[in-house]
Amino acid sequence: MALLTPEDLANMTNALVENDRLITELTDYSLDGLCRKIYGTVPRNEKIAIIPVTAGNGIIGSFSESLLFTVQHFGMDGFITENTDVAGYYEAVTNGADIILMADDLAYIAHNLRNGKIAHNQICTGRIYAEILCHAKDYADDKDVLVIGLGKVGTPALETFLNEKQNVYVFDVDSKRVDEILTDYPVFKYDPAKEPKSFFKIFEATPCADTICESALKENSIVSTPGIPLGISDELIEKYKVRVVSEPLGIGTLSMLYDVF
Ligand code: NAD
Ligand code: 2YJ
Ligand code: MG
Repeated sequence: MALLTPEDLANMTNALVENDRLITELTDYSLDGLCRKIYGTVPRNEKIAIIPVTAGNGIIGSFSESLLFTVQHFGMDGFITENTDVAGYYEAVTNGADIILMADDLAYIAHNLRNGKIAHNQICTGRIYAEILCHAKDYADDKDVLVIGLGKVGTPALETFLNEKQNVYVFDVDSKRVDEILTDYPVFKYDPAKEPKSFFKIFEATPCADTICESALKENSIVSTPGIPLGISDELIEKYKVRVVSEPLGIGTLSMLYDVF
């Protein structure tokens, strides 16, 4: 699994604000408004504790700070524990935390200590980036969506698209993974070499650059992508006036919080 780096998070605060503005323009819902709609939950003054975790590759510079920014930007009450790991967990609970946010190298979770709900970043990230495309008002009548990257983020995104009655076309460099997905879900194979097709709505979740080829794009396509690095070149964004929803941590974090409220 790709780990976030401090460089990925360097511009995170601006990216979150800018993406919230773009999501509102595309869907008529602010990011928290969209979360409210899809999860049917609302915050109730929960106190959110962020616990830095040293296990594995250790603390990622500005990871905890980026979570705190997200929590506070959306009007919620949060704090970063002074202690890390188990001592941080004890500190969080004894200081009245209602929800815990913490991540090691394998998983980033939100756990609501009051109602027992737990959320996983990969699932909630796939879901929210997919819902943004499903709610794109310009393309409400166009049900075709391309999903590139069928891993731990792309698969829950694909499930979200199917729940929202979209026609899902799938692509992954791993042809075995594509075959598994075609067996398990009612989706279509996207094969740009044999059968090129262009899309207004593209979801991408891979750890690679330049995964979105020119023939997949239309003028004014929307690309909703948690993938790091960005899967579309600046040149193609400009040429096709593509609107790109992409941010390294906050959008997925808000989705996790609404999942556990
Ligand atoms: P994963 O390894 O489970 O899945 C990635 C998939 O992409 C794999 O199936 C792989 O075969 C496929 N792939 C790799 N290169 C490809 C290419 N060139 N073309 C098509 N498919 C390709 O990873 P994941 O956990 O699903 O994460 C995907 C990406 O999303 C990573 O970059 C991760 O860092 C990022 N991520 C971002 C956020 C966020 O908030 N922005 C949250 C979680 C994950
Ligand atoms: O507390 C810290 O600073 C670190 N232990 C955070 C680790 C963050 N983990 C990751 O980036 C992993 N890829 C899992 C979470 C997926 C979020 N995209
Ligand atoms: Mg995100």
